[in-house]
Amino acid sequence: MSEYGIVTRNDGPRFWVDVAGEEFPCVLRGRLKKEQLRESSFLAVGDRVEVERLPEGGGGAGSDRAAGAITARAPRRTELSRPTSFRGQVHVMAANVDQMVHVQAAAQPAFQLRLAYRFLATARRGGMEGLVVVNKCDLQPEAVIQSWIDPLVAGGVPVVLTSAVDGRGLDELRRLLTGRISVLAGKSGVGKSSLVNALYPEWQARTTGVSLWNNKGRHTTTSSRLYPLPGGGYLADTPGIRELALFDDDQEAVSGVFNEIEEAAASCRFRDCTHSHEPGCAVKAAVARGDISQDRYDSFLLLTKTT
Ligand SMILES: Nc1nc2c(ncn2[C@@H]2O[C@H](COP(=O)(O)OP(=O)(O)OP(=O)(O)O)[C@@H](O)[C@H]2O)c(=O)[nH]1
Ligand SMILES: [Mg+2]
Ligand SMILES: [Zn+2]
Repeated sequence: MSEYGIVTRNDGPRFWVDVAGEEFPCVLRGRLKKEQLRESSFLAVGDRVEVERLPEGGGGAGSDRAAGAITARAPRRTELSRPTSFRGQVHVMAANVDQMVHVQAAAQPAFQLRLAYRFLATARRGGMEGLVVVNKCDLQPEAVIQSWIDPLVAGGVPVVLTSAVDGRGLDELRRLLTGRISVLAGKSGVGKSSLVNALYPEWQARTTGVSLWNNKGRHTTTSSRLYPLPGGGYLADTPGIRELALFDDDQEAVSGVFNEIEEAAASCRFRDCTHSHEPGCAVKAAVARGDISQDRYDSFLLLTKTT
């Protein structure tokens, strides 16, 4: 009898699959094993798979014993990947991620709007939703934080203001994570580990010794893992995501994030208009009319500035 589940981690030849809340190790069925050999990221965490339970002790000897066999993989909705040095292949860090959660701090380190836009663009290019979390809101007056995030909110980006210290915003963030596959990313020190611990205190209790998400020195880890959320959905821990989101190409990053500006730009007199000083600029005209908000326009200029 076939069952359906989601791959949560990989060690060696085995893939752990979560079937209705139960995680167990599986091996690949013959044909899929060949696929995996041909393409190293044929299976990744987040993949939806069909599994068949193996009879007790049927998967092999000793500690490598598998409890199931993966017989099929569903097409992916999204792929979070990075290039590898091997034959130009890409490494899929996680499949079917619904949203990328960009964490920044209100202070220590300072908030950077530009970084948020770059991150959102990375998410959008990968077909994922983008969510911005401003943590450490206990360190800054909320009116100040609000003024920083106004352009994001005006652009329809969901933003949550949190503090792992005083607990604000945690219920809202938990709600936005529930039922979906999310990946958290942001600079070191913004409070990602603290947030996860505050959001899901039950995880700390369960993992004795190794503290989940206490990811100092995690750079050496290469494998991703999905953590099932108490209310459904998963949080993905994907080493390498930081680099992917933070060192992205600038110019390309703009595309897709400023849809209303791109639309207006189609009517600019010059095809290579930068919308900063040129005559006949339809974008500036739209800003003057109030069709495009001044905040969004300022953000756009900030992000496209070449110097
Ligand atoms: N005031 C305040 N401090 C916080 C908050 N969240 C985290 N911190 C502190 O910020 C520091 C960094 O927090 P971490 O959770 O380790 O940050 P991280 O993003 O996981 O950092 P890396 O693991 O290095 O990527 C710690 O000293 C935390 O105690 C918050 O909401 N308010
Ligand atoms: Mg951490
Ligand atoms: Zn223009």
